[in-house]
Amino acid sequence: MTNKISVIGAGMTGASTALWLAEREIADLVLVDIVEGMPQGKSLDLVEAMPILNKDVEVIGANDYKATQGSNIVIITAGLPRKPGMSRDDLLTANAEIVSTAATETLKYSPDAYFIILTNPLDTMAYLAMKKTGLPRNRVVGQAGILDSARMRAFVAMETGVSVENISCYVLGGHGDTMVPLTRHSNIAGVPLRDYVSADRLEAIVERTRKGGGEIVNLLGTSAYYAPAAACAQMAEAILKDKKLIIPASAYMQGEYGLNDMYFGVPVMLGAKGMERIIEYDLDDEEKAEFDKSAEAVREIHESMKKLVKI
Ligand code: TXD
Repeated sequence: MTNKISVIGAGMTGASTALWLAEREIADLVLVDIVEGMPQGKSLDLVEAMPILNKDVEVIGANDYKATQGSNIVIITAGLPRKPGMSRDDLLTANAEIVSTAATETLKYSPDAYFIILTNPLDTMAYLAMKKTGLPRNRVVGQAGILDSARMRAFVAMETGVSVENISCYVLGGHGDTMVPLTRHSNIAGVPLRDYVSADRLEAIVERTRKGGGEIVNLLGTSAYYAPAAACAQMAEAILKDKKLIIPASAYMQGEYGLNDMYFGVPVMLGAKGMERIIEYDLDDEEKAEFDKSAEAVREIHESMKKLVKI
């Protein structure tokens, strides 16, 4: 294939991302991890699944970055996941160095690549990757909003029995407890969600969405992987196919929503030039207040990161 995607970190999310991507048959794949044998083993396993799926996808596992040479897209999932009782922000110290190295090393081998960041704390890791690589903002985007919105869509589907295809939800803001599920903009086949679901049930859905990551961490003892990985695959496909897909994602703010010099979850358009545009919603006072609170929380983690890593 002519396209190449490298996934850094071949753990739960990395390997699942490779699996979803392989099924889409949109690029050859490279899995990189520091654990010897593991990315090679998972890659070989995937290669051996391809004849069953009738897909021609090359998958290579490696412990060094050379194998990533010439990638169109680099997806960074390397780093520690949460354990029960941990917040995403608790991962900052452990993951900042890992993401810095992964971003700068892969850029050396793929100077034209677009970067999708998954490692937590997400908004701050995306900010760090952009600052460390010195890339323009369109080339570094963080995955959070597709996942948070998909969780809300899944909960609405469970509540209403309507197909997920008909359910549109928009969860913006930082990828943490202050995320902002926008119920006013969400709808079921064009009918506002607020008209379809009672206020107390909607509030319960919003709460479950905000705590959706923690719900899985408590069940599994580690973070979710199928849904976050599916989100990464969708973003990579949107870029490779120049789809102009509008999805919520973490993007570098330059005045949009009154925010500057930070990564934050907003609706973006993904196409061949990566994060091509930020879409600005009209927010009412209550939504704006929630946005600002979330932005404050993200900014604090950005500041803590700057004390740890020189950018
Ligand atoms: O929506 C989102 N943004 C997220 C983020 C949803 C789910 C998980 N999210 C975060 O992704 C999670 O909090 C973690 O920070 C990352 C990776 O989670 P994952 O569940 O994949 O963790 P694993 O299974 O422990 O895999 C991480 C791998 C593991 O195999 C390590 O050996 C590897 O990362 N690792 C490295 N690979 C390459 N290079 C370096 N330096 C490195 N360090 C660790």
